[in-house]
Amino acid sequence: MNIYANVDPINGSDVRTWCSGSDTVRNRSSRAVLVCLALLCVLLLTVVIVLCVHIKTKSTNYTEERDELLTRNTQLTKERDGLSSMLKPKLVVFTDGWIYYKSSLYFISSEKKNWTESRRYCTERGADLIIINNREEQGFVKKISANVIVWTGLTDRDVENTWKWVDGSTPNSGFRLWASGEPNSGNYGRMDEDCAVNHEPGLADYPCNRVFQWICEDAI
Ligand SMILES: *[C@@H]1O[C@H](CO)[C@@H](O)[C@H](O)[C@H]1NC(C)=O
Ligand SMILES: [Ca+2]
Repeated sequence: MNIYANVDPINGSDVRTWCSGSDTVRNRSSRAVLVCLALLCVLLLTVVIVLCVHIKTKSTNYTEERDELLTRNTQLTKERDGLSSMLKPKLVVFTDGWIYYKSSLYFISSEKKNWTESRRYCTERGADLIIINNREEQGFVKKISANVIVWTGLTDRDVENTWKWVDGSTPNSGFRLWASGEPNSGNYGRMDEDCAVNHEPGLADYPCNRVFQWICEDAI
């Protein structure tokens, strides 16, 4: 009886040992999982923090860079405005006879040629006969031509009485371009007058084969 009684508890304790052993294994593996999860959390948190710091630094850099560029831009704008206000009202006369004024280069000839040849002189130099766009330019022409008669880029050679500048545009009606009584081509039995000169009172049409000085303009 005692033997059996002893055996049973032993068997029972064996079973218990086996069971508790299994518990220990299960506890250990779930602890490992917990530790792993905790480590993962820490790792993720670290990654998030590192990224946050990185992005913050980057955006701070960009903000600084942008502010620097804006400051530089303001400086350059000021410099440019200063320079252009220094240059704008000025007239620059180059040694080859070309004159810079208000975004155009002008050349007044000393030779005299007919309209076609005058125009050819200009186009061969990347310019064309002058186009008088406004009153101010008209005043400038008056000054540089000293009221001598000069060919301009205005003609009605294509369609009689349809006056066009050499760039195909029609004259600006906002100021008085022609001298009084002009253009008068064909009046009083005169010969055809298809090309316009500028002289003291304003523009006048003349026969294109007449020879005059001329003004080239290169709008730059
Ligand atoms: C202009 O002058 C050139 C050279 O003298 C001449 O060959 C040409 O026929 C003239 N053109 C006109 C329209 O008079
Ligand atoms: Ca012009």
